[in-house]
Amino acid sequence: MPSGPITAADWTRAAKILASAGNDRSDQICLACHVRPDADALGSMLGLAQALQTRGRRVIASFGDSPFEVPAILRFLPGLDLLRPPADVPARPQVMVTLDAAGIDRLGALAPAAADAAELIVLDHHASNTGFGTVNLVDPAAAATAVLACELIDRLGIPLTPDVALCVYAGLVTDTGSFKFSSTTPGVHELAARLLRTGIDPALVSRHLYDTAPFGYLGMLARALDRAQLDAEACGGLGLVWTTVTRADRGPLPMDAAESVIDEVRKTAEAEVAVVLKEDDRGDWQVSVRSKELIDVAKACTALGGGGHARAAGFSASGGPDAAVSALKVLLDER
Ligand SMILES: [Mn+2]
Repeated sequence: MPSGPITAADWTRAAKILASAGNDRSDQICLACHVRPDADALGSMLGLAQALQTRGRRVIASFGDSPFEVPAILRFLPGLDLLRPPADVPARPQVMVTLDAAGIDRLGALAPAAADAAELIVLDHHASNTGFGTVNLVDPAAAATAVLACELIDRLGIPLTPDVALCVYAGLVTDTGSFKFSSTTPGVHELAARLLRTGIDPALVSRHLYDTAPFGYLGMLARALDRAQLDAEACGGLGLVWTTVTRADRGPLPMDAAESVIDEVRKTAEAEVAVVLKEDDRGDWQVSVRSKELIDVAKACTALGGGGHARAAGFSASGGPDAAVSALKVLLDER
């Protein structure tokens, strides 16, 4: 577990490793973010990848999903050409950097490569990070992994191009809830200002991330919201609201179309905790959990095999949604 802020010595070590790596094909720098990447994971990774590339470094970026597919809403990010499927990542990388992954298991198919990497730089902001790197750049106080990726780029002395800035900005916007969460510090706005000064368009980022959905999304949302249930007694009387998004609700839409349903459900005034259970294409349930200000949902989600942050966490469940919600309620009552 990370025991405090990142030391100057850790930053220096990471910068030194990266400064001398990636000079030819045999020692390309391997970047990996967590499976089912969000904009912080993928944006941090593509931002760092492109920054290293401007310095002539050989870089390969990947994540351990199969099938290997970039979520539709993230396909506007620059640098997608640097992505390779996990099978293309060397089994024993000389240098590997992981981004936004709290534990090695979050790397999916790339976990073995990370375990066997000669140097493993872990860049992350989850308090639950297990410290699985040879260098751990983990700061739970950072609003996003993108903040740490940008600091690393700065320490490498690489100037921010608009493409790099756009990737970092996408991560910043996502993990601060569009600058709405309490992680939105003055430093976050200062970084945002610096990124915007490169000339990037903030409207483009929010349009792609939040304000665009296929027509079928409206029906899916309607069905999911229509069956929401409020349990005012749950969480020691603080209340829990939950609903499901089934495969039938989604129809032909991909899983990531259901990502934002939680943002509607969590508005419920009578509930401190909001839960959305999304049925994936295999019939398993991906459970998103949010809290407002009093309950640490990361603890309960970690106990159920998942993880995340105090106010936003999740886990996977193979039983039905009722069993998953019951298990969660028991843990949240115990807090
Ligand atoms: Mn993050």
